[in-house]
Amino acid sequence: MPLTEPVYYFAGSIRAGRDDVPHYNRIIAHLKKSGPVRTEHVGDYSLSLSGQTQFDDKYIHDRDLAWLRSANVVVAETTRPSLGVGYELAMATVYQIPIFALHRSEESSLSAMIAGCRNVTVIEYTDLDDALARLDHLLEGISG
Ligand code: 6IA
Repeated sequence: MPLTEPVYYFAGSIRAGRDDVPHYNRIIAHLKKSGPVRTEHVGDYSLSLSGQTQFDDKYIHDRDLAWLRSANVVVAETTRPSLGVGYELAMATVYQIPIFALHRSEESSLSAMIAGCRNVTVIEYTDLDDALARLDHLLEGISG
C-alpha cells in the first residue's frame, strides 16, 4: 500500500554552497503537491550562506532533527556534497526513514557512504522533470 500521507524532509546544501538552490526549489515545489515539506527554507533563494543568523547552530540542529523525526520520507539533492546533508541522511537511516537521493552524476561523484547505504535509493539524473517522475513512481511503491 502506498504512503497515504507523506511528510517530506528535504535536504540540500546550505553552508556547502547555494549554487543548486534552483534545483532544490523545484524539487520542494513538486513534493508540496503531495504533502508538507518540513524544510522548505532549504530551497529559499533568500537564505544565503549567512541566512537564519537569528538562530544559533544548536537551535538549528535540534529543530532540524525534530523535523526529521516527524517526517516519513527524506528526499535529498546530493550533487553538491554537504556535511549537513550527509549527517541528516545518516540520522534518517538510524530512524529508518526511507531516503531518495537525487544526484547529477555528470557533475559530481556520490560518496560510497550514501550510494552504498541500503536505506538510500539513488536517482541519477540529468533532467530534473524526468527524475521527479521516477521519484513519484518509487514513492508509489513504499508503504507506511
Ligand atoms: O552543511 P550544510 O550547511 O550544507 O547542511 C545543510 C543541511 O543541514 C540542510 O539539509 C538543512 O536541513 C540543514 N541545515 C544546515 N544549516 C541550516 C540552517 N541554517 N537552517 C536550516 N537548516 C540547516 C544555517 C544558517 C547558517 C548558514 C547561518
